[in-house]
Amino acid sequence: ADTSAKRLLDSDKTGEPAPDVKRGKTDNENGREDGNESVQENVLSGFKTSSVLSDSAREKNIFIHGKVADQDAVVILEKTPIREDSLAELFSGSTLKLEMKNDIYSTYRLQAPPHLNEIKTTVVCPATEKHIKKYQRKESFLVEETEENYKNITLPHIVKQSFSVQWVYNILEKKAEAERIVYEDPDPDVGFVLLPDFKWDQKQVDDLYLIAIAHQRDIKSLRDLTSEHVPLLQNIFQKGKEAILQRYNLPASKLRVYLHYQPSYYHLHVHFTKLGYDAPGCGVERAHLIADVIQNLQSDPQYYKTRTLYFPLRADDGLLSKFKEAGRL
Ligand code: GTA
Repeated sequence: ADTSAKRLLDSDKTGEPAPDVKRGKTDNENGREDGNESVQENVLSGFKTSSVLSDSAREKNIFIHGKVADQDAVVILEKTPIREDSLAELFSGSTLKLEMKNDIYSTYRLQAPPHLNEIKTTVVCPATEKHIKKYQRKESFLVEETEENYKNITLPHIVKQSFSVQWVYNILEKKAEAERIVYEDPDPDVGFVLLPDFKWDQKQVDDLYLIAIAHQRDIKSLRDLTSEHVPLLQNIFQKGKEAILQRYNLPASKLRVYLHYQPSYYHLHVHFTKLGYDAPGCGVERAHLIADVIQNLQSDPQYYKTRTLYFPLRADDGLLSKFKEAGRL
C-alpha cells in the first residue's frame, strides 16, 4: 500500500498530476519548478551564523541561529528522504567515487545531480527570543496541570507569552499558502482548512504531515474544548481523512490524527501524520488522538476543562518557572 501511495504522488486518482506534490523534476520552461515553487533570490547568501541551536547526525538536520541583514533568524536545514521514484536517475546520472574496497565490500561517495540532492530549508525571520529558545536542545520536565493550575498559571502566561498566530490567520484568509490548500470546509462553526504542514516537503508520503486549522478563532487549545465542539472535531476528523485518501491514496488506518497539549500556537489545529513516521511531538506526553478526544468529550462534556493534564516543558520555558514558583514541581 505504501508503494502505491508513493506512486500516487505523481498522479492522483484521476491520473492527473497532483498540483502541489512535486515530482522532483528539474525546472520547467517557466523557470519554475514543478508544483508552485519559484526560484527565489538567495535570501541566505549573507546569513551570518551566531550559534548552532541543535543538530542531529541521525535525523540529518541542523537548527542554526544567525543574522540576515541585522535581523535575528533561525534557519533549519534538513536532508530529505531518498525517493524510490528517483532511483533510476540517481544511479544513471551520478558520479561515483570509490572510498574503499575490501573483498565483497565497498563504499562510495555518490555525487547526485543537484535536483536530487536538495536540502529542505526553513527560515524564521525575524525570529523572536522565544523562537531561538524553541529550537535549542534543552532538558524537559513533565508538568502536572490541574484545572486550577490552568486558570491561575497557564492561562495568564499564554495570554501574554504565546507565539503570534498571524500565519494561521493568513492561511484562513488566503493571504498565504492558498495554493497549498488540500481541502477546505468554509463553514464558520465546523469548517477548517487542511494543508501541508511546513515540516513536510510533500515529496513522499512516508513522512506525510498535514494540519487542519479550524475556522473558529476562539478555541485556544484542548483545554477550551467541550462537547459543543464535538461536531467540529468529527468534521475535521472525517473530512480530513477523506481528503487525504483522495489526494494521497492513504487510508485512515495509516494516519495518526492528534492535537498537541501544550501546542506552540494557540488556535485550534489538528495534526495528520503518517503512522510509522516519527513526527516531532507525536509522543504520548504531548499528542492526544482526536478519536480519544471526541470520545472523552462525549462521555463528559467538561472533560478537558476539569482533568489534570500532563505535558513536558523545556527547562528554559517561562511557564515552567511559574509552575516551580507555585510549588507544583
Ligand atoms: N503550513 O507557516 C506555517 C507554519 N508554522 C509557522 C508552523 N506550522 C506551519 N505550517 C504551515 N505554515 O506542526 C506547523 C508546525 C506544527 C504546527 C503547529 O504548525 O510545523 P503546534 O502548535 O502543536 O506546535 O503545531 P509544535 O508542534 O510545537 O510546533 P513545531 O514547530 O512542530 O515544533 C515542534 C518541534 O519540532 C520543534 O521544537 C523542533 O524540534 C521540531 N521542528 C520544528 N520545525 C522543524 C523543521 N522544519 N524540521 C525539523 N524539525 C522541526
